[in-house]
Amino acid sequence: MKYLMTCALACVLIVTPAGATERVLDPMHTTAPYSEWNDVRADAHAPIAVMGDHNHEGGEIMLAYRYMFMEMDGNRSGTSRLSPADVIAQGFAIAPTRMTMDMHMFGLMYGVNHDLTLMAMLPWISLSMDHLTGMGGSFTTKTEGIGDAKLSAMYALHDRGNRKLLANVGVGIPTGSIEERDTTPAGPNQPLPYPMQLGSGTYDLLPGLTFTAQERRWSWGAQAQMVLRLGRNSKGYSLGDRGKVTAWMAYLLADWVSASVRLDANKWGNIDGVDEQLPAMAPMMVPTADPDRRGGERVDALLGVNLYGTNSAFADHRLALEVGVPVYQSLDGPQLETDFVATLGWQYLFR
Ligand SMILES: [Cu+2]
Repeated sequence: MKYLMTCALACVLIVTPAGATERVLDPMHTTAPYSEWNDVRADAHAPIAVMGDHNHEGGEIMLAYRYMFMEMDGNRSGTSRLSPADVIAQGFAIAPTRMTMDMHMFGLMYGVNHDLTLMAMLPWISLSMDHLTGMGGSFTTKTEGIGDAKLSAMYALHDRGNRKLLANVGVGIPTGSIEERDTTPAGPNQPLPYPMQLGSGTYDLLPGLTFTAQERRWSWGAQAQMVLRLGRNSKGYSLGDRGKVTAWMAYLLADWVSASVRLDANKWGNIDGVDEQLPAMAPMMVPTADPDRRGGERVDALLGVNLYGTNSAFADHRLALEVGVPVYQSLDGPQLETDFVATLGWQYLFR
């Protein structure tokens, strides 16, 4: 008995210090579950193209600037690619061949209190579309100006430990023009079709839900959002509603840098009504003027890098880049397909 007790005591003495030593040698407590939320690490914000992913503490103000680029090259119908000749062969006089969008998005966030954050965003958009005609000619149309403003609120439904669930409620305000014109083969100052307009012309409801979680070296999150058009605009139509689901994971390489992967699934409807500015023949001339050739769905795969200023010179500055390509795309075509998307952003927090 005495021998057994001595042995047990010896075992305890051997095992316990071993465990204790391990803890002392492991100041990060990597064996303990991670249960905090840390705002001052690179991946505390989602990949930069995701909006409304985070909230702020009361009194905090954040300024944001994003440059967003999108390139669309070539047409598709369903999941099949179409050459310009294929589009012309369907009876159209004109085939769009390439479109680029450059967007400068300015954002302001304000933390009302621990549970409620408000956000305002205003984009400046520049669009360019190249076309080929059935007669063998080519032309380009361009528009630029401010797009639709967004006002939204993030309310924390759950914000404890290393998990957050935010309700997003927003309104899209029709500050963008829907009367853009440019020179086409029909003459100067012609009304441009739907994808070359800068705004929706409608007030839009923007409901959403965002979940984010942090682990010691990893973080991840998911967001579902909708754009619901409220009524028709002054030109007699409304753009299709949109639905979006995205999910991401980020790895914290160091407190100041994280790398992310993200999938972004989008579905958008066709246009209701007809733009009264366009000639009645327009949908037969060019597919971009047909309200029933605007819908589609697309899944993008994106890679991102977030940088966070940890030294005094760059404290509270964030710089981030995300680039992506579609991995699935089905369009009510002929419609220009998306080939590349990129977002470069800067954020600064006033505490
Ligand atoms: Cu913010």
